[in-house]
Amino acid sequence: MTNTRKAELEALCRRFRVELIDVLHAIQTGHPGGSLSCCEIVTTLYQDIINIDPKNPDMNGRDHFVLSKGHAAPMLYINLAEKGYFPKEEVKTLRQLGSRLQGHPCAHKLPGVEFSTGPLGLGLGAGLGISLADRLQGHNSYTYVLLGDGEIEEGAIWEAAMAAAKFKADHLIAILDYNGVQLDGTVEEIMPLGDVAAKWRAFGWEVFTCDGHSVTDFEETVRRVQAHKGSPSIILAKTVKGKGISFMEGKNTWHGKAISDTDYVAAKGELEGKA
Ligand SMILES: Cc1ncc(C[n+]2csc(CCOP(=O)(O)OP(=O)(O)O)c2C)c(N)n1
Ligand SMILES: [Mg+2]
Repeated sequence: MTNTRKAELEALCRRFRVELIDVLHAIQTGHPGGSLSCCEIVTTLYQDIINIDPKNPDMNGRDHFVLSKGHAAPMLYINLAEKGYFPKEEVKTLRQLGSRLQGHPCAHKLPGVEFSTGPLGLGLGAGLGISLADRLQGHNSYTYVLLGDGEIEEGAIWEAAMAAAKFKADHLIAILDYNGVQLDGTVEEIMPLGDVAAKWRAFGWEVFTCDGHSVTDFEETVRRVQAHKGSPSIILAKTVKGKGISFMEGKNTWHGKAISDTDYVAAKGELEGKA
């Protein structure tokens, strides 16, 4: 990635964080922490890596992205709008009755959403199915699945992990938003994961690690993963829940909470101070 592109992506991430806080404050509901956590991951993927065409959302041979941690839908919507799947103005309809932008992504309503999510634990199996279907059809495309670290406590994740290794699904790329925090507390408090890398390796996966807030480290890691053949891969992307707003960082209380006027002013001040 060139230095110019790096600066452009970082500027986009700063703008997307502001757009996220604006909409969540306006609607007085939603999940700030998990969207802020995956901002660089989703933005780098959508704006730089995945092969998709907003003018032809069903394009044959396209890459796929499954937001398995569906509560981060606003960050996905902001990226889809930026790509041109729908007007940016529509982001303001988030979570309103009748909107195509529901609190969790709905594939039947919104072009660009590949799989409906919300109930955690389903996206990896779905991504595996998509990846195998693409392989059967002779496509060289990749399927990316973004998982939460609380989410991987779901048993269905590990069933999908076993199957992906069995089928040598090397075009399936899981990304773990490894922020150490879930809804009710830290992952360590709720259900310790132990050695996450060792667990995935034991299930037959190739494991990569990166800084999930560095657009360059993330992109370079994805390129290395693409070169890996013979097994599925997971990127353990180290992140901070609530990243970018000091009083939200690392706090499970900001998993899902309305943003008060006072907190909104403070958050905007921090974000725009960095712009
Ligand atoms: C099956 C299921 N159980 C519980 C929930 C409620 N829930 C939504 S998000 C969440 C915590 C997720 O934590 P994590 O996967 O770490 O996400 P992140 O930290 O990236 O926001 C929970 C328990 C759900 N959506 N689905
Ligand atoms: Mg988490």
